[in-house]
Amino acid sequence: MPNICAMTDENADQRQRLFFALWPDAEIQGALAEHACQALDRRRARRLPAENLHITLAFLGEVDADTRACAEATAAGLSGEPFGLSIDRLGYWPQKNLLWAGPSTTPSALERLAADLGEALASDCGFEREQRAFKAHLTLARKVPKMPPRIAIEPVDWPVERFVLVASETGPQGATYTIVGEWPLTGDTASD
Ligand code: 2AM
Repeated sequence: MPNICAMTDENADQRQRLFFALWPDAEIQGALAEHACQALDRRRARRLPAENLHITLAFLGEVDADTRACAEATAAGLSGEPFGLSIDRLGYWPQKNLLWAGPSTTPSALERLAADLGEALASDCGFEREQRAFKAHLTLARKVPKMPPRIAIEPVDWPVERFVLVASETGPQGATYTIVGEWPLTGDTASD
């Protein structure tokens, strides 16, 4: 008789919490973390470490190895264009007590990338379609009790030339993110 407990553990080991994201370099992350620091001043809040700052394109949740392989094949089949992002504003979502940074204008190449990725993940791999409109943002801090008064920022320019797949592990110190795949945005299709 198969050992069901062992099988379950083995399968559980292969499951990962994954999401697709845009990942800025350390300099951009540092500049944005500094903006968060200044905006929050000494207010109580849970600021994210600079190295965790990113824009989520598509959240996959806990997936097994086959589903991850499908998501990776889907990513490889996309033909996204590179684009420039100007992160020029902070915002506050009172329902989530969340302080974020983002672009005032979302480039159409970014809208398209997020939409194409979501659509392909749904049709090829069976993921649910995201019902909410895509809102490009980097979460800077959580548990922010109210809108900080100083949210004007010096724009941070970010040339985006790739998107990544990230594994998230939650420990006592918060989330640890590891980039486990990356795809260039070159404007070429897989068959070019
Ligand atoms: P947030 O920063 O707006 O909370 C890793 O957790 C990333 O995935 C974060 O950027 C987070 O967005 C996003 N995320 C977490 N849970 C999610 C969910 N259920 N649906 C969509 N995005 C989610």
